[in-house]
Amino acid sequence: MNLLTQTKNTWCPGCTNFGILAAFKGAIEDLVKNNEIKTEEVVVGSGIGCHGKISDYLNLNSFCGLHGRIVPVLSGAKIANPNLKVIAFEGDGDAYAEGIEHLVHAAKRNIDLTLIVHDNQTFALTTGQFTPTSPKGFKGKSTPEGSPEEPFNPLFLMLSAGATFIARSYALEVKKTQEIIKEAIRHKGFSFIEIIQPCLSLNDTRDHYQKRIYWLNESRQKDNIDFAFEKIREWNDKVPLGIFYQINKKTYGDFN
Ligand SMILES: Cc1ncc(C[n+]2csc(CCOP(=O)(O)OP(=O)(O)O)c2C)c(N)n1
Ligand code: SF4
Repeated sequence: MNLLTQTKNTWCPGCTNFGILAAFKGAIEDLVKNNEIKTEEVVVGSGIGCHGKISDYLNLNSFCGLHGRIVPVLSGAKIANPNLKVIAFEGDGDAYAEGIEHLVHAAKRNIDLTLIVHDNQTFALTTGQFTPTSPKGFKGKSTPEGSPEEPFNPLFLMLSAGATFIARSYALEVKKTQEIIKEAIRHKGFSFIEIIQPCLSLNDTRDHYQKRIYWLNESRQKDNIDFAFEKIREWNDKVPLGIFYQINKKTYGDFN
């Protein structure tokens, strides 16, 4: 099984998207080896941006959609053929600016779809404008004097909207990211993974996060919504990673 295509990779040397690609490839290999999924039933799709090139690099059924619109496209694929495992990749601009409304409805209806967001806190492909998760004061092409806006917390929004699986990882923690992706794909319902993905060329946040990240205890019960809200709100001095919340609930189309 070779999950990588021959397509020339045009990410910058050392781009942390390579970590996400390796983690995802490892997750699919493990699940296939374990007979949990079949490669022919996997459909991946991505939006527009540096992250979006991942569809070109994966030797799986794939589709590159319009900016911010991959969630409704893959929702359609899932509704048409419920046997598919549908996995969407988006950037933070893609997911939280252009496509934010689609995330809210996908979470609300608990469609059986996995969404992986490469959050580098900037529109990277278009060379560094601010996005909804850029910190206040972020200096970029569209905010040379610093963004006056407070960032918003996507995990908080997803929990409020009804997502049944919510996790955060860090692109340079490849093995842990691989395990979280496996759990998200196994989960029946809408699974949301935010991956902190420092952009080495335009927004190198590695120092900031490496000092702050820590992992939640994975062996605890994950259905406590109060605990999830409390941990999701922790962000400035310490940045928790791992699975914050997971519950079983009927999925969209699961009417029996
Ligand atoms: C509707 C629409 N608006 C704007 C663009 C221009 N555009 C292409 S890529 C991009 C930025 C992508 O940023 P993000 O989603 O954060 O992904 P990254 O490049 O950081 O991985 C933008 C604004 C577009 N292609 N379509
Ligand atoms: S601009 Fe940033 S996100 Fe895009 S390929 Fe280069 S390092 Fe990666």
